[in-house]
Amino acid sequence: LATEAALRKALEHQEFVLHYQAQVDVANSRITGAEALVRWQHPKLGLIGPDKFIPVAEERGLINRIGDWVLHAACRQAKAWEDAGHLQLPVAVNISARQLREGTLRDSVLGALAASGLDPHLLVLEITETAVMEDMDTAVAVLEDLCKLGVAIEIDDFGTGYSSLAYLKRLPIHRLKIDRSFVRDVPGTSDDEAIIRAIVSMAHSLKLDVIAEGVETADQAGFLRGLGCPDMQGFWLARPEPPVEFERLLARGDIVP
Ligand code: G
Ligand code: G
Ligand code: MN
Ligand code: NA
Repeated sequence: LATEAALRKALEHQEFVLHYQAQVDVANSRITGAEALVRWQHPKLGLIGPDKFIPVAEERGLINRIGDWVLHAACRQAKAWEDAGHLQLPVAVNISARQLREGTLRDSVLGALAASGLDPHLLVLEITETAVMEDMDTAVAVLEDLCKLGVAIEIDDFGTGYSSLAYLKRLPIHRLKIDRSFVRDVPGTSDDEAIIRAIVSMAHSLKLDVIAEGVETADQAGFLRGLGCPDMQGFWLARPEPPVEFERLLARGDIVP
């Protein structure tokens, strides 16, 4: 299925598409951002999720090209929404460890910003702790560079990587995204509650933004909001949607579950 040859062909034939999941401030129900999530629109097999092909792309060295396409497409989309008169909406893009490590990220981001004309402040790069730790010196150099341009950096799946917290001091990070594994069983699981409380408190002290992912119930949302984490993302609010459906949410402006 997702062989190297098939993925090369998919790139050539422009078979990748982006879906967008809303990020919401539940204190006022406003949409505050969108995460771009890649899918493969296969001519015969239909829509294929990223977990079926991103690992292969990473292994076979194609993730830089796919990631470059994703950055261009996401920036183009965010600019189009802005031009269409929607609220200026930051778009978050997932970055693979390999894009960071192999030094292609900087040029990809610069290229995507230049080609789209998007304000760099409207681009968020989602990077995992593990990717950062693989090569801290490269990560610091590349991310500082991009940060100076105004691009925002977010740590995705926060709390699940092999990492020390020291990187929080060295890197220009704007936001932590609490991994969904911590969100799943709250309220009611005291260890997970304590971990989330600690992450939110640390984010506040370090003056970082914080967002929770994987929010599926009103109880989870209430728990997070009570801790001072009103920014969230998850099926309770909105699923990842194709651009046309996402635009319907944007036109309305708010999401009330
Ligand atoms: O959308 P979904 O929940 O199926 O995504 C599954 C995984 O694929 C998530 O870990 C997500 O971060 C990853 N993913 C989605 N889109 C991209 C992308 O554009 N680039 C990379 N590197 N990973 C992505
Ligand atoms: O690894 P990352 O955090 O980028 O994962 C994003 C993926 O999480 C997307 O593919 C999306 O489909 C999925 N996702 C988004 N919201 C929820 C949710 O509420 N519950 C679960 N289980 N998955 C979600
Ligand atoms: Mn993500
Ligand atoms: Na991710």
